[in-house]
Amino acid sequence: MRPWVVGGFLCCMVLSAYAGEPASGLLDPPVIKLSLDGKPAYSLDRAALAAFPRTTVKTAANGEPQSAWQGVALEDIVERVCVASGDSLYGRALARFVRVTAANGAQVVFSAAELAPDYGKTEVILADTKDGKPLEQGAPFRLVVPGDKRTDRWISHVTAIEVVDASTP
Ligand SMILES: Nc1nc2c(c(=O)[nH]1)N[C@H]1C(S)=C(S)[C@@H](COP(=O)(O)O)O[C@H]1N2
Ligand SMILES: [Mo]
Repeated sequence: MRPWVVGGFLCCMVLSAYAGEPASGLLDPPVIKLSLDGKPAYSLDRAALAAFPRTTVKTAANGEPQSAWQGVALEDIVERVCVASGDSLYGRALARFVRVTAANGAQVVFSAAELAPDYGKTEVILADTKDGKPLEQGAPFRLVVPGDKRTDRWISHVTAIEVVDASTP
């Protein structure tokens, strides 16, 4: 085989290894994939999230004392792909839901209207700090849902946020 063929082949192998899903670990770049109706919209890393307004909520996780969780309102992130700024949800968009996925495959959903300020206005924070300290390196983003009576939707190590149209023809 000619050397450039071998070189090209090795290059392809390396590139495809990088294109694959990263295994969870300390070296993962903390990135959340944001998509609308199956189409990737944004990759949110810490820098991209820093451009959103920050919000703090004091609430207690399972059996723990109160903590100050800080991060970005899920609604602010969703709004960026769902509606023009300042516009309200209406029509078919009322059949949308937001699915949040964690690295271990855990998934939770909120309806778009459950989050929207003109409807349910449910507070859901994509938290990245707790009591002023970053969340663990391997799991830097966690949902905090202070209004839920259980903490089951507080999923850790969030990796994807998808806005999905659940309407039928
Ligand atoms: N990624 C992920 N997050 C998760 C879960 C899970 O299985 N995977 N379990 C949830 C459940 S059922 C509960 S009760 C809380 C527990 O949070 P804690 O470990 O801070 O008490 O985490 C939630 N977050
Ligand atoms: Mo739980």
